[in-house]
Amino acid sequence: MNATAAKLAGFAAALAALFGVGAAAGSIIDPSAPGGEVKAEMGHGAMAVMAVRGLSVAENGLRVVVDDAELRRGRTEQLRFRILDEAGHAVRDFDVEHTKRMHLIVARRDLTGFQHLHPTMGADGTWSAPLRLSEPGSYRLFADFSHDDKPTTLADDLRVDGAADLRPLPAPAPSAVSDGGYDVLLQGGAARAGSESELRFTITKDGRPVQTEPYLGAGGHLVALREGDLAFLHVHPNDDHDVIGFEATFPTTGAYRLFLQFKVDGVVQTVAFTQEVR
Ligand SMILES: [Cu+2]
Repeated sequence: MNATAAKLAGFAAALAALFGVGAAAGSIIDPSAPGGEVKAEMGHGAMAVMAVRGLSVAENGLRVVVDDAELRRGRTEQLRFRILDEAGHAVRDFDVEHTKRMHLIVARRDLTGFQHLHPTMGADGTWSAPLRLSEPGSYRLFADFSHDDKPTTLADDLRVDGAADLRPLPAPAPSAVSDGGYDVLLQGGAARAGSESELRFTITKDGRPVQTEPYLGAGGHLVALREGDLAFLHVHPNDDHDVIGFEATFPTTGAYRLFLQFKVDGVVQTVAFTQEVR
């Protein structure tokens, strides 16, 4: 291995460590590969750094500040937070994205307990939403919004006191049942790190196709969180006809949890899938 290759391998190892995935550096960068290929692979690595969001409390000159991050188990409490600019002023002029100015995602560290809420903003810029967390543990809060045309996802931790019974990530399966009893089939194919994957969902009930209603201005809404660090992936809806489709670029190998939401008969359904990325 020459000096450049060694440096690149070191960078790849650093990236792997940064992303907290169990991938060996060797799977990202092959030291025996010709220089050109190594560079191409590193190109993906650089893209990966930009593609993930939701790993920090501050980004793009903005910061999320949660009023009280400690919640009581099983009680509905008002969660309050603000987005502050560099001068410490609460931001109030948010852009509308997916029909809302603020999307609030909450998930426990083991990727259970997913919630997607739309808080309301007070005159002083404080966002609030009723939130009920039924299990103890550490939760991740994601404030997903756009300001000055810059889409941003800021994250912080919430806590619910008590002994957390953390669950392992379910094994990947092509079908799952939504919380309201709809059968959902995922045709994802083999998702590869660094390249665009198409994720298509078909929804049936008792074997019959289900017509979904628009939800947040699209056929459905998808949030992808990476196992380990809960990196938040931005996913683009790919509006087809009969299927709900998305284009996602998984930045690294590892396991991701996909949370699909769609609307039927006025009720939002949530269903989750485990996606392995090689
Ligand atoms: Cu939302």
